[in-house]
Amino acid sequence: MTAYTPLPTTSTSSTSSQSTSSSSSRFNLPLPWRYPPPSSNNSNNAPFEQPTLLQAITARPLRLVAWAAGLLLALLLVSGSLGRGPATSHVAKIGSYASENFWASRKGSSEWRELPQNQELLDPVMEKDARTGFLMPPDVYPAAMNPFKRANAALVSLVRNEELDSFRDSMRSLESRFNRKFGYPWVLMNDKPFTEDFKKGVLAMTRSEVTFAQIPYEHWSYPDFVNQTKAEEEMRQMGKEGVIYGDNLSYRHMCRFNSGFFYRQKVLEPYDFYWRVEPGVKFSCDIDYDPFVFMEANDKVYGFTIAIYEYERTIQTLWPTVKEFAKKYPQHIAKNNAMHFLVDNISEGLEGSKYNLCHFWSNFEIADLRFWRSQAYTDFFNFLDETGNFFYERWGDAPVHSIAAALFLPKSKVHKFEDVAYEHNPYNHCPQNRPLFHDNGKCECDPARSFDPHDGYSCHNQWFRVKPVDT
Ligand SMILES: Nc1nc2c(ncn2[C@@H]2O[C@H](COP(=O)(O)OP(=O)(O)OP(=O)(O)O)[C@@H](O)[C@H]2O)c(=O)[nH]1
Ligand SMILES: [Mg+2]
Repeated sequence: MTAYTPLPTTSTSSTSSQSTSSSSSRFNLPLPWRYPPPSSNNSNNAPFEQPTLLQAITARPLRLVAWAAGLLLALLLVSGSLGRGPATSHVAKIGSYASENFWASRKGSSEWRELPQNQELLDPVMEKDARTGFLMPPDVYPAAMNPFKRANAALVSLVRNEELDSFRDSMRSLESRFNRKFGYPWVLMNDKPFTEDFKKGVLAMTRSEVTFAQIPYEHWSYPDFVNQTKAEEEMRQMGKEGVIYGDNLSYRHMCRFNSGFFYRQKVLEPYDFYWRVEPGVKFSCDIDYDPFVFMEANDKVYGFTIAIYEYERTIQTLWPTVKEFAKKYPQHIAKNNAMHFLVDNISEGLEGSKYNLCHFWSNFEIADLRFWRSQAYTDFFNFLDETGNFFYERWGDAPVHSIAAALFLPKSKVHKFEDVAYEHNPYNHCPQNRPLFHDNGKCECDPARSFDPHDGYSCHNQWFRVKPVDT
């Protein structure tokens, strides 16, 4: 009955300003009674409010507990054996299962169900649904019953109000495949205020806590040192050349924000790890373990699924700038790094190297925020930013993040999530191992149509030579 650990929940599920952070709690699992059962009056998808204590006690799961407890007490009083009889040992036994982390030690076992003393619990009082008249068994919220430890992490998105539908698609996919079993909070950021409709639409998609934050103006505008006339000329030129997003200013703010500012947002201060989620993405396989805890346990810092080539025209002077940086800050270049992913011929070292344009596709990232907050990355971003080339060229956060991860970390700290099936138009990654992912029904994707290792634009081979087996 109490196989899940009711972990503390904090603060509200919706904040609208950067100054309010969602929670400093390590655990943000929702308690089951925070969410009304289907029969409750929430047909208009209104954001769910935290109930009062009275409402909480009258919500279905707790009502069941209250009834069971009342019944038990009555039995004990009648038998006059308070503290000794079989009913008490029943309770004590259940309690001790919970405290011994019973479920944790018997993954998926049905042993508990077969114990005679638990039969009563397994035949719960049903509630009549007011609308349909059906008797409804209790709702089951996997995240609330999952007792395993969590990492200090959040699902993080930069998103626009007008992307609500495609963002809800992403949420539906990630909640179904992963988060309904783990209950990690969502943190959403926007350069504009989120509309009430947007918030309502997002809150209806998850039982997790959601924080909405507006990005400060200084993180989404031209810095003083950028010559705006020059920037506009360059944009016009790239537009004429047909470079993708070549004449788009907001795309440049987005890339600069993702390169140098997202991890400094107040709303992300409480967290160590994040999972970046974009609108319109899809996860095609069940994710049955916690990738954040995996990152922590294995001392990983940066995780990706797809590696791909960058458009050269958008980063013409990025690599020479990286070389200058390495000369000025040699202490930031890690031993055993993954430079061979970025450079095909490494015989002349970084100094004599040519960038092969490979990068981790950063629309998916599971990574450690503390890396971006480190001195090495801070120095790197400032060095890049001062050139103004986030605007004059169109430097993307993907090559910027990738170059940093590949050069400033030992390669052992970078991990390819081969097992996370991920789709961001027009490419998808589908795990190749059929017995592990397909024969058992975990996935809905075709390994033969996976971007890697099959597509010519994939940088799978460049990663493979760095780490033939992802350890
Ligand atoms: N709030 C806000 N978010 C933005 C803006 N531009 C892009 N984004 C978000 O930034 C992320 C990257 O933008 P995308 O337009 O997906 O860029 P992309 O992935 O390089 O290109 P696509 O292939 O078009 O997806 C997404 O999560 C967008 O929702 C913007 O102007 N404001
Ligand atoms: Mg995108």
